[in-house]
Amino acid sequence: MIDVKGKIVTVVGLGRSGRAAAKLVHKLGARVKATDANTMDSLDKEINDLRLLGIEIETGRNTPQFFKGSHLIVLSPGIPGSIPTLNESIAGSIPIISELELGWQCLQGQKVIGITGTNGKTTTTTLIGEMLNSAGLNPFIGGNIGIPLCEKVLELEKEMPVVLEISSFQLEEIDEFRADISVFLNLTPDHLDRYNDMDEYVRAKARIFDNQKSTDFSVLNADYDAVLSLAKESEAGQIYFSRHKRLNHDGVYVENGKIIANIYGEKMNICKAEAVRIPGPYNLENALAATAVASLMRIPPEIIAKTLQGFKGVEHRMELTEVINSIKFINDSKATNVDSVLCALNSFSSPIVLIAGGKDKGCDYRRLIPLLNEKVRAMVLLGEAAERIEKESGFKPCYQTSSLEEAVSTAYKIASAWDTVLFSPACSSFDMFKNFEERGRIFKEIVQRMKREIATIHV
Ligand code: UMA
Repeated sequence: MIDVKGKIVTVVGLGRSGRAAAKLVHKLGARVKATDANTMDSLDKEINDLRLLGIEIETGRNTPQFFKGSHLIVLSPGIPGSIPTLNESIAGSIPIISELELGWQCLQGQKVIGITGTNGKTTTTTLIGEMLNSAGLNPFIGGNIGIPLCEKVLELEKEMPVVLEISSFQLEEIDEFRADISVFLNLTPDHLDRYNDMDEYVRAKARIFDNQKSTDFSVLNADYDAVLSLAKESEAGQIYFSRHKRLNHDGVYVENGKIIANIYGEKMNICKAEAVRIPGPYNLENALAATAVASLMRIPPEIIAKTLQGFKGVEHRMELTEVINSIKFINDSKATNVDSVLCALNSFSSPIVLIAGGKDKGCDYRRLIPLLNEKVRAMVLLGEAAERIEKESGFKPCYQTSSLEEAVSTAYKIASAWDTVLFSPACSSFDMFKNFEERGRIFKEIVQRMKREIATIHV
């Protein structure tokens, strides 16, 4: 357990991670300070709890002076360690750790499963959690998925497995963090608004392997050369999964339409690949990764199969919202990069009306062109990135709109019966919404309202 008793710990960022980290170090006896660049009014009311605990709070800016005298800085994931304030104030003299590192240092020997990759993290994390739950292991499921480890770490019992979705942001400032089982799903360009180039992003992600020992495992997607070459740095035992090839060593793969897990030298037939309930080829990869982890944890194959067959997927990820006059409306607000959108486009066979756009993360929208041409009837755009998406994709017909409401009604007008209206933005949400969850919820509300209005007109 980290020893911060009597030390001055400064937490940067008072979002969900920062608030949890501040409360945790306070409980551990530190003198806590916290700073957030946002004004008091725009921050969560929970800040008042921190004040009541006697935590000194700076809002509206992060000033270099505020860090003076600190023994430790805990950084929220949304804040890069390179922000000028940190450089100016500490010039490398005060240790900086991420909220993930702080949480990990408070664990008491619990087994950690850390899931990273560009896409599919949330689905895989949830699926692994469900498998462990069905086996009665009562896991904690958190991290980038929404519940910071710091929020719950002191409540976890020793035998509870800890299943964490881990972002590159959280990995940037780790020190001793170690996953007993790391999962690396895939690797494609993302977050190029935060990183100078792809290499910097890849280096942050690869830190999931840091500190892993030979008794640990890395579960790796054998269909991505980039993932395999990164894993060369890992000392852990490597377990592969693949939806394209039969593996000759320990791993999980599809053979004659069946999911086979060959782990600890024992070959197990899990279930038919087509019995996996979540749709699309990329979800099959998530299912294979989860099967590998559950098999490593010695979960019986029948529990793994039952979970794969029953799991409906996660909110905001290819989520069927409504069917209106035979047109399916799909909420894929979690698709904040181009690869996520490619996964979604690949998962539907009917003609698609795609609603996309939001805050530009510097992705290359030209990569959408082949699937737009193959599957998309029309594209409806909104947000800061709308112009760039239209220009780079060169796709027609393309409709520019100024609100999500307008985008949904435009898409409905264009779509024909049996089409799919897919809201899969390829961008983050912060230009118009608080986060992708709020964006997804509002999309669903708009669609449901439209359904009611249409029903009233037809009465
Ligand atoms: N801030 C400063 N100074 C700065 C910049 C920001 O003080 O220079 C402040 C902001 O004003 C804000 C706070 O920092 O109040 C925000 O901190 P944060 O962005 O870390 O937000 P949290 O609420 O702590 O949420 C974070 C993750 N957010 C990000 O990584 C951006 C959440 O992932 C995660 O669920 C949560 O911790 C719990 O672990 C979201 C996300 O978008 C879902 N993640 C990215 C993704 O999935 O692509 C990585």
